[in-house]
Amino acid sequence: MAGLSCGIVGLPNVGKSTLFNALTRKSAPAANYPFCTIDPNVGIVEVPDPRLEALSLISNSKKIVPATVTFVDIAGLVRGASEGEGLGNKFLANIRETDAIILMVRCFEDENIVHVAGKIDPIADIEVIHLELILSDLQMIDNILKKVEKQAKGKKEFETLLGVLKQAAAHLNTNQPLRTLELTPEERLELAAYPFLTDKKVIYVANVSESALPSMDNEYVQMVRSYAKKEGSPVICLSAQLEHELSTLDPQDAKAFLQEMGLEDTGLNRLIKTAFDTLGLITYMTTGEVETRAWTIHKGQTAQEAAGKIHTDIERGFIRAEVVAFKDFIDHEGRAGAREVGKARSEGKEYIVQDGDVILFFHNP
Ligand SMILES: Nc1nc2c(ncn2[C@@H]2O[C@H](COP(=O)(O)OP(=O)(O)OP(=O)(O)O)[C@@H](O)[C@H]2O)c(=O)[nH]1
Ligand SMILES: [Mg+2]
Repeated sequence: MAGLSCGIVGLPNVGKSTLFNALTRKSAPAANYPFCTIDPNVGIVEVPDPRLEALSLISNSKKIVPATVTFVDIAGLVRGASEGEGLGNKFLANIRETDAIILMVRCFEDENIVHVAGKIDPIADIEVIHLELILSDLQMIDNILKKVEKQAKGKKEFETLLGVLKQAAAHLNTNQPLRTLELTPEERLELAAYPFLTDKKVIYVANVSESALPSMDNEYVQMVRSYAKKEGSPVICLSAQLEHELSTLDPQDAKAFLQEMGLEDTGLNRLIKTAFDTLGLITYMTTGEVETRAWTIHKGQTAQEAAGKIHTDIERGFIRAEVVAFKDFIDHEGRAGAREVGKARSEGKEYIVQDGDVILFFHNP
């Protein structure tokens, strides 16, 4: 998956597909019955970034290529899914390769919309989902352990991996997610080679009713907030219903509608921003006549690694990067102007790329 990707999980009928449709402007089936979604829905959303427009005007770019976020909407999970309850848990395979988990919780009251457990209880709902994710990882780690134990017989180089996997299995067996397992950096790296669900960051989305806007702070939301705070996870409050309505309007009308509701930004934009922050992602840009383009990298990545996002050839043949900060690029009306006033820096491969850097790479063919 190119760019950032998020899998949406939650109980059935909490509004996952409604949100997915609003985010991706698609029309996956979303209806008032549990297990409405069976096959996974995959949608790609462009990350809104006004800087791209500004750069493209200066460069006379033929097109703008924004960063993207891929959302994967899957079937609802129920208690016992790992034992085959509901639709089972096989469909979790569809979100194993994503970067983050969006755990959607119902925080709206509506007696017409069926709640699978009979009543709204956000914490109980969250715990059902966490448990099912843990159980799914346990099933996976048992298989991995069997294989690695076979491979490792008499071979020293598998020692660390085997140790890590055993620790991980023990941790999961005490009902704890892998992201809370304490490991050395090397051990973390070994574990990261496997797509464990509970090793991913979680973003809670509290689905509130429109009447709870704009404060978005009903008693259910407060419960979710204090739960998430304990584990250091972010919470986004939105109304999937409202997001859906917004997605049918043109941008100007949507903006006016938001203001009328007393909201500053759409849930979609807040969700994307939170996902970037949570995962420590930043954006650098390239710009020219052909295109102005956003590239998503991890905070702390070097110029050479960043070049690899564009093409492995540029990473391999890296000579230097000419970097202009976004503001300087705008203030001096382009790269040439920035050069004249000494605002175009020549950086080597170890340079740590900053959010908003406008970069031109020089490389050997
Ligand atoms: N009142 C209200 N209803 C909502 C909201 N979001 C979703 N719904 C309704 O809840 C029902 C279920 O929504 P879906 O988006 O299909 O739920 P889901 O989580 O994808 O469900 P499964 O695919 O069955 O797991 C639909 O009838 C939606 O219209 C909301 O914010 N407020
Ligand atoms: Mg659905």
